[in-house]
Amino acid sequence: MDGLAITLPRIGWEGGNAYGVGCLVRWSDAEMSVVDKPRVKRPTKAKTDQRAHEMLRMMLLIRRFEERTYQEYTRPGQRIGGFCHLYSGQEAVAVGIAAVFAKGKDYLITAYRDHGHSLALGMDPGAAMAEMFGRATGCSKGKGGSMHLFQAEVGNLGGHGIVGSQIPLGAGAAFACKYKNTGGVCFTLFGDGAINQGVHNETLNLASLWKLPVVFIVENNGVAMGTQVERSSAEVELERRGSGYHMPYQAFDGNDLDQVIDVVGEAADRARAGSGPTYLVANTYRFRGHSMSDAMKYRTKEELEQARRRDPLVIYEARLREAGAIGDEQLEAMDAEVRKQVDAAVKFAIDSPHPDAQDLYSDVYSEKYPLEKK
Ligand SMILES: Cc1ncc(C[n+]2csc(CCOP(=O)(O)OP(=O)(O)O)c2C)c(N)n1
Repeated sequence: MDGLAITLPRIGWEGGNAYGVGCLVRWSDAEMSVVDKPRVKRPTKAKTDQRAHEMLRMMLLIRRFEERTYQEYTRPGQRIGGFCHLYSGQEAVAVGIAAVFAKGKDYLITAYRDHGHSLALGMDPGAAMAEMFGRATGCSKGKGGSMHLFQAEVGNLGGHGIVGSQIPLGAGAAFACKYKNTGGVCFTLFGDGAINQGVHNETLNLASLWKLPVVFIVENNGVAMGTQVERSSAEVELERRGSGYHMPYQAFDGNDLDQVIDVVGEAADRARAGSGPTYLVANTYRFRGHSMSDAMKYRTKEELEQARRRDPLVIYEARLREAGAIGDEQLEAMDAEVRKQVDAAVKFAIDSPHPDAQDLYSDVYSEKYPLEKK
């Protein structure tokens, strides 16, 4: 057994009842078909090994953060309330976008499955966990919860609960970038379930007509709640939606970090150059249910097992190993460090105060209208 087979379960393993509590699924090289094996033997898009490690580490942080969120949500005396949607399996999309994101200039906006994007853009895991625990130290002062992680100062326009609602908001942010000539781009993300909303049509049309600096990214994890794409969209090659609006379009492997960096980076360059929007479809998979109460009866064991062989962390780890850029020791140290960071985030959340009752009505409405004169 080579090092790859030894470390895959450690990195790819998910505790919790989606796969049976505590079950450790083991893969071996033999179980990976030729198709499943990472075929491209080339250095990663990261300029240095250190950068590659940082990106793998971030994907791992998101994975461990989500595992812990699951545990905290489901444990007796549940400390996380409200809706909660986990991002496990889709990590390469958020981390790849973050790799081409210009902080302080660009914007990112997404739906309620927002933990991964926020961490990838640099949110302190403590502030993210505290938000889910409803604590005053949370990134939205404990009043938003899991679906509303938000960090305006880095351009993270947060998570939105109404399916499709963030699409026009993203175009609005892109409009502001163009109007103010900032050179910024808005990465506007949504699920395959959002593309049949009317607002998707209106936004794509205006964004293309006005050549807005926006990169539309469908995170196609194959299902909207329990409804598969082929049961909700007449055209299953979702990227073709872009063609109706006269913009370049492309589907790509959203589980391959290097591909995300390549494809999204190119679209961002195009937007920055004033050439307008691009419509991208990141094909990916979510390992967990839609939200915490989903028994995933719409999936077979075989489908899940196949998907786990395309785990973005496993793919990237294997690529780094093949390039000789990482080894067992470094991986073990990385995992231990990440686990500690997640433990500290939970401790921070537990030790933090709840918001004051007198803050109940603050931050509900804008205190000052943006165009108001002094
Ligand atoms: C306008 C609206 N309709 C329905 C819902 C209920 N709802 C919440 S999530 C969801 C599925 C969306 O799936 P998708 O866009 O594919 O995102 P994913 O959950 O897969 O990330 C639905 C129908 C909602 N929140 N808003």
